[in-house]
Amino acid sequence: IPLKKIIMHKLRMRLKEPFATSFGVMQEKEFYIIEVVDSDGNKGYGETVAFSVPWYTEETVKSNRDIIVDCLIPILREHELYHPDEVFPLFEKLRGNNMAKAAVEGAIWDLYAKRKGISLATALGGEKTEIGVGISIGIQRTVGELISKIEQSLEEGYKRIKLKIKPGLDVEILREVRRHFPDTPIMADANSAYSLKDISLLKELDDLDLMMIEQPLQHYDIIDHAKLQNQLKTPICLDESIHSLYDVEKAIELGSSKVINIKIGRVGGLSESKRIHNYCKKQGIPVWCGGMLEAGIGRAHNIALSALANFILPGDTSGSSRYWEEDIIHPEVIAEKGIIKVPTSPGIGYEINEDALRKFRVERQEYQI
Ligand code: OSB
Ligand code: MG
Repeated sequence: IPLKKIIMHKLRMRLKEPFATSFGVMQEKEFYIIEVVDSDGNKGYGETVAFSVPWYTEETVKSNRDIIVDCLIPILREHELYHPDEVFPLFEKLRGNNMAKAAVEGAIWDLYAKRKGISLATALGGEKTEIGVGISIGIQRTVGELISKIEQSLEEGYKRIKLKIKPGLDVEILREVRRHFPDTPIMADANSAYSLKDISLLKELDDLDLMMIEQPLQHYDIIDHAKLQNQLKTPICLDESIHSLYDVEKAIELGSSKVINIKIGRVGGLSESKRIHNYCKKQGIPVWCGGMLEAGIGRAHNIALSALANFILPGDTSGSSRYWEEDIIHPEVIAEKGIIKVPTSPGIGYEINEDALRKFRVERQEYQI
């Protein structure tokens, strides 16, 4: 893969509405689009997924930029690449910073697939032609608003509803929701807001027939989650605690998690995501693809990954219009009746919308390889 240059486009976009979780409220989204260009003029794209504030993981938009420019681009200058699977071991010498690594590796995967004339999904070994998707709904001001958001999402066809919870806004609300929607696949995501001291409350959640409870406990924990899982019939799904295949192996061994949420950025890229997928498949653990409020490029990568066979459960990759008035790709991602068609054209299968890119861009820098 004859890399020639990398262009970093910094974008600033605004979500249609604020998204509230147990850790905070987000509406402005800043991120980088990483464009890799080869000596034949082919282009591959990746998207950084860290937030401006380090409240989901310790990475930020600025740390992503610094690591890419100061550390990752120099590594690429020193090594010739023949396959994108070679990127992860090169970057592995640096600790952490998985979202920075994933954005660059993702752009190289897209470029590789385009050079081969195959879709990114095919390059990854994905066989599905369409993926089922759900929606993640942030904490709402009132139960009434929440109920109407759920109704609207079900009308749009989303296959499962994920609700954000936090202490004080949990059991009673979920009970009310369950009364309104007795048969809907519902799950709850706590983003690490609880501890084992809350065991009696967490046991009350266990009676609500939830598909799973996502990351109830501390953001690096796999020990207490195992203790909790032992006392619950509802499956626990780890999100924040999973940064690598190593973490997944330990979590499954301990019994901390019966389902795994794979986020490409959190685990350091598509190659590691694929390995986690393969390991979970062998272990009989279903996986699904998590989301980071991505714009179109990040969404396209999630869709390609979700084409792998063991992405059995609907993920969080909703259509572009879920968050954006206007996305930076065309066509935009469409989720019809909760189904997204996996693109078959080369690479990620979506074009950059150059007008939108320019409109949202606040900075552009080029680096020669
Ligand atoms: O925990 O999955 C999460 C959004 C921001 C940070 C963390 C999470 C989320 C979501 C939304 O749940 C996923 C999406 O729709 O992109
Ligand atoms: Mg989560």
